Amino acid sequence: MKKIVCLILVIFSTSSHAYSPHNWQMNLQEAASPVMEQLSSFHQFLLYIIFGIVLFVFALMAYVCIRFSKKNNPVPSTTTHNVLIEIIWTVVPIIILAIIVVPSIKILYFMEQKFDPDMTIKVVGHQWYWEYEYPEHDFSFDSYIIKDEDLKPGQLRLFDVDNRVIVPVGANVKVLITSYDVIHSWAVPALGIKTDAVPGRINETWFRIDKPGVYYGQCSEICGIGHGFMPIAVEAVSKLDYEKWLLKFKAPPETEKNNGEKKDEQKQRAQAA
Ligand SMILES: [Cu+2]
Repeated sequence: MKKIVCLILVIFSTSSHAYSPHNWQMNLQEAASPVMEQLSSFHQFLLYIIFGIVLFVFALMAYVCIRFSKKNNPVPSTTTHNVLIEIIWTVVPIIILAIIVVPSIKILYFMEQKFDPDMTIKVVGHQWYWEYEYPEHDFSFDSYIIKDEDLKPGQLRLFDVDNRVIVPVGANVKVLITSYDVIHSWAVPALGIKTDAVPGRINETWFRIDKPGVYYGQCSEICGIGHGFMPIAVEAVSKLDYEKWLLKFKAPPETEKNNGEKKDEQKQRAQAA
């Protein structure tokens, strides 16, 4: 029995994992980046506070309903002011907000931190697909949704794309986000990213993925009829696999021509959509 459990653990710990929403999901997606880890624990911390407030208000309401009912309290008090209580119900919420604001601002700064990135990806939103540019390697490609009729077993409906964004595990990735036409939003929940893609403007964010896997997201700014059909798939692979993948784009001229044809075909598909 022990052996079987160990085997299962080994299989699951080494196989790559898909980070996507699932049926009956109750909480946030499992955190896969340092930012999301902090966001998740902050979310958890806020839940405790909210739970405490709900319990307190509920108990207070129950007490008032019973203690001051017509039966228990036939002659109501005519009190209109109580300075002590008024001070308490003003000061206590201020203290709670002050407790919340400290970690909140800390995370905001952490999300915005400037550091030496290992690599940069430029994301350009289009109606209705994403274009990814790897400026250090001087290539770009488009990423389209896989239509329902073309889905292969194991692929996720409305999530899988023809060309995923590939990044090496453990690399600090700077992401520059902009748009070609209208406002889109590049959002990947497991990475704690939701950044608007605004035409004429470049927004910046970053992530680091420590576990290999596929991380799914969707455009999160209503951008037109195809808004729900421009998903995001980020795949974290080993450094070696990443280098291999890069080689695809350093292909001989003949293949580049094919890539060009493919791009034209994708553009036509976009126009038809
Ligand atoms: Cu969009």
